[in-house]
Amino acid sequence: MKPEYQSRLRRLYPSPKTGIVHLGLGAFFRAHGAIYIKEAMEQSGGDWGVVGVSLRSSDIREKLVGQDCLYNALELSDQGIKSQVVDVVTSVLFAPEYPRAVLKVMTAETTKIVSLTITEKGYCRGSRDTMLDLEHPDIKHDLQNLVPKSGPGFLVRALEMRWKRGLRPFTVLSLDNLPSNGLLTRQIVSEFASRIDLNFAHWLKTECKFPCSMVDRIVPATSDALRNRACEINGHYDEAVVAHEPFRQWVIEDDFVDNCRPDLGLVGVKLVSDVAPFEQMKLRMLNGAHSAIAYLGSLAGFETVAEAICDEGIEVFIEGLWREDLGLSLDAPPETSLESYAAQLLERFRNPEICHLLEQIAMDGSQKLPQRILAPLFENLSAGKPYKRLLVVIAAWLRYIESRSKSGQSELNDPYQQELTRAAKKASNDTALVENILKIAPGYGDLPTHRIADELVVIMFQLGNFRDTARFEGNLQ
Ligand code: CS2
Repeated sequence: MKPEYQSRLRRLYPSPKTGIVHLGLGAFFRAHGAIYIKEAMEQSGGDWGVVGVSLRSSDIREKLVGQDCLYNALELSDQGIKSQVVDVVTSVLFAPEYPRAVLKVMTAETTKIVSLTITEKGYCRGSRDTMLDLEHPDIKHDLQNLVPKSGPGFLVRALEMRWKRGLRPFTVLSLDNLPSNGLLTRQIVSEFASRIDLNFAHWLKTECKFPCSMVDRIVPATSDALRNRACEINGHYDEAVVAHEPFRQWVIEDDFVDNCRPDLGLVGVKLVSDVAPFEQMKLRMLNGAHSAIAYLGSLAGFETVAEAICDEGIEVFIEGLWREDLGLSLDAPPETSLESYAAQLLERFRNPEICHLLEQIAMDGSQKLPQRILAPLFENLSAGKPYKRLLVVIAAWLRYIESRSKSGQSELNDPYQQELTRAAKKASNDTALVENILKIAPGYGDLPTHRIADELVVIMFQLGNFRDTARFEGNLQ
């Protein structure tokens, strides 16, 4: 942004006082939560400015600080483009550089909420016995040091400081695509706290709140092409611009420390006592279908969701997933028809203005597939409900790993990258591939993966190299 334009804008949009610290200031939060918070403050005031913290890269700090933390959000659809300035971010900290500054703002009395979009892998979940991955290098570090590196480490150390100073805790609001995200965060934080001090762990248990939430809006990663397009529309260059679809949804369990929160109900956020049915529907129907499209679409040579869903074979397959394998694994939330939800998803996926790269969705498969695909698969298997298409998605993921493991291909983007590519390289046939990869079972807990191994091998054989997507449905009969 040009400096004169920027300072004129900040006069128009004076910085609000901070009430929220957000860990993981990526495009998703800037295009979703930040906009709801802005609207809530416009309607009913409150000191809900956001200090953004990035844990892994200094990129967004550089971009936002250079433009006074203001950025544009572009709504893209075939109805045209709408642009708005978002002004709720008050400053951005890069945690590895100034971890003490992050702790300072998290322990300020005025900070009432710490929200998180740190992605599935940011929670450092362990597999079987423990919720916390005690072997994770950042967790090992954070258990020994007062100045942390990981998301869970920052939460625990900041809460510990508040406890020692006799302050009230903040509400921990997870906004990641994980089942019962609040409960899971509570378990991870409690496990960590109990390794530090049992009195502190008890205080956390009784005083701190971890509401569950479901968040939804399709937000493609910002590319140079998008920045240039935004520049044509707004007449100035914005390094931190985000694009999003018109649709948005936010459902939150209304359980905040001392009931302190922005008035989100005024701007369309659903405040409920049980988020589970909303969250399960979204995680399976939207995110499950997304992962299916990402792997099948990549193997068939497509680059974006909109391109892949226009392929007849993929569309028919996804509609089958919604109608049977995923749809029948769910109880719809009150007053919701899964059929209309699926029809709306199809429209959203087809949005030609949103360039949502399959690559973006395909990353971190080991962290995403357990809740999106494996959980409904094993539930359906036990209940005698359809599950074959879910096996196809796992088979496509295995082929995707296999293709990424071959030299010359771009690397697999996954926290288990080394283990997965090693397993794929070692396999001399599909039986070995299935066995090697399912054995790694990162974060799959006690899922009986051996029960699906034989069927997976057959499906991998039947589906060949996945290019002929039109054959999927036929082969499933
Ligand atoms: C996507 C999600 O990247 C992914 O894994 O499935 O980011 C998805 O776009 C959002 O959850 C939509 O709300």
